[in-house]
Amino acid sequence: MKKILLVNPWIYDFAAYDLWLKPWGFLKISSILKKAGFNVYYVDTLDRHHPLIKEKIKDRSDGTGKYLIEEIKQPDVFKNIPRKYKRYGLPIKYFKKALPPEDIDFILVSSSMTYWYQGVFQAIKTLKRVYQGVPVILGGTYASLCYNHAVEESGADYVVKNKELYKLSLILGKECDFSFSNILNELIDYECYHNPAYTVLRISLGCPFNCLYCAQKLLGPGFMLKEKKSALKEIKLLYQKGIRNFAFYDDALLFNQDYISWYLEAIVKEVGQDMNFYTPNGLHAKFLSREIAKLMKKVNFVNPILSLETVNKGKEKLWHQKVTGEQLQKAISNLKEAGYKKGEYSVYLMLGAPGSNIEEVKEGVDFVHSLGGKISLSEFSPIPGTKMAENFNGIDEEPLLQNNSFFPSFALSEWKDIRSVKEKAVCLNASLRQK
Ligand code: B12
Repeated sequence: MKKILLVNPWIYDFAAYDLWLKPWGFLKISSILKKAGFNVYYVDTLDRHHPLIKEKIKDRSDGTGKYLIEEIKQPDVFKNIPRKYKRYGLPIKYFKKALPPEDIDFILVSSSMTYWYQGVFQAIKTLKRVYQGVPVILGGTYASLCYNHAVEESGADYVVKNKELYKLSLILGKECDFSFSNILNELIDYECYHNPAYTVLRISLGCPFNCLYCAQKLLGPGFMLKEKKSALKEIKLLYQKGIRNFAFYDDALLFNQDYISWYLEAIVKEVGQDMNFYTPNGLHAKFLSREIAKLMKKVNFVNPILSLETVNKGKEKLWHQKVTGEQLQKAISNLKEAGYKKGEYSVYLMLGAPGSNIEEVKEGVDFVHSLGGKISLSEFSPIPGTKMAENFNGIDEEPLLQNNSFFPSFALSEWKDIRSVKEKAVCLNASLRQK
């Protein structure tokens, strides 16, 4: 039986938090490999409860929490940013100990945010030293969006893009079904996590929208739903494992209203009524009907997050065509009717997108607050291959510049204003808690 080692690398960034962060696709690949008869070893450097970690690790009740950190040298491109740069996850001293001693036939390394590639390189460098001559295959979001950079710089023997996963079968010399539909329908492999405080779920892949700032179309298929039977089986198994916190990664969770209604009703009837659901990736307000809002309340969606991005009418049309202010208002009134109180739901607004200005963001902040929503400002980052990143020079050559802390679209003169908008949002959110 061939032995495969799967490694999920560290985060290198100014800030990071385990906000229900699991390598969903990688865990699906693990299941598929096991089914195909491979002996799979798995090391997740972002598993905060890795058995080798002796430090005390706290979880919040929703399963999220802080990573262990090690301060590292700031890359030169960030030398003007007065913040500490860190490696998040399993301390490096434990990494080698976490690796299996056996002869390994193949190593698979995953990657997520493009600008975290230094963690990927660190993992590959160490793995190459420990398992000399063993082929290293790199895949994931960074490998797909920054393919040339990964081929030239990562040190991996093979780099495989999301849309060319069939190549993995060729490299491994074994026919496996890595189609998007099989990845979606396969059960997530959660065996490697000990008493996990949460899991991540998807009931769909892809997105029907085409937002100017989003790379989804470059990474995934057209919109597809998980087969109902496997969706229900998966959540039942995870529940039986003792998991009660579930975070959805879907790009468009509510898009098919019949499906989501069926799914939530089936959870109440057939799975359990003591679960919590989270939507870190924003929901589409226009699909949040009265019925769906009621079901969300019934199964316990905690702090549902809706995406608005901008209040500027022209930009709504130009950027995404996925939501209007009126649709947001309607969705929030549905949430309220279902029993959500002010401050029990949030709204994403984008900060720093090209062509936007701080006045619009301020308007958005006031609008969201007037609807009783918590304001969640997401900092724009240019993603290679997307329309909105077209005018950002140098981001392909240096993916670190794609970091959302880099704030490329605001002039230095506006930084004071940005800070004050952020502070205002914090104050307004706090005032909702007191009411
Ligand atoms: C869920 C999600 C989140 C979650 C969790 C993120 C995570 N786990 O990394 C949350 C909400 C926290 C989040 C936050 C952000 N996100 Co986000 N997120 C997503 C989303 C919608 C889905 C991720 C996912 O489930 N992918 C689906 C599965 C199919 O992909 P996968 O797990 O990578 O696995 C596949 C392949 O990669 C492959 N694979 C994986 N590993 C390996 C290994 C090998 C060897 C091989 C061969 C293959 C392989 O297998 C699978 C095949 O289908 C994606 C969009 C998308 N559709 O991908 C954006 C996306 C990843 N996010 C993005 C962005 C911009 C952000 C934010 C910066 C937004 C912001 N401004 O605040 C923040 C950053 C947060 C941070 N600093 O931590 C960008 C990427 C940015 C980048 N430069 O890399 C994306 C692509 C969306 C976009 N706007 O274009 N996000």
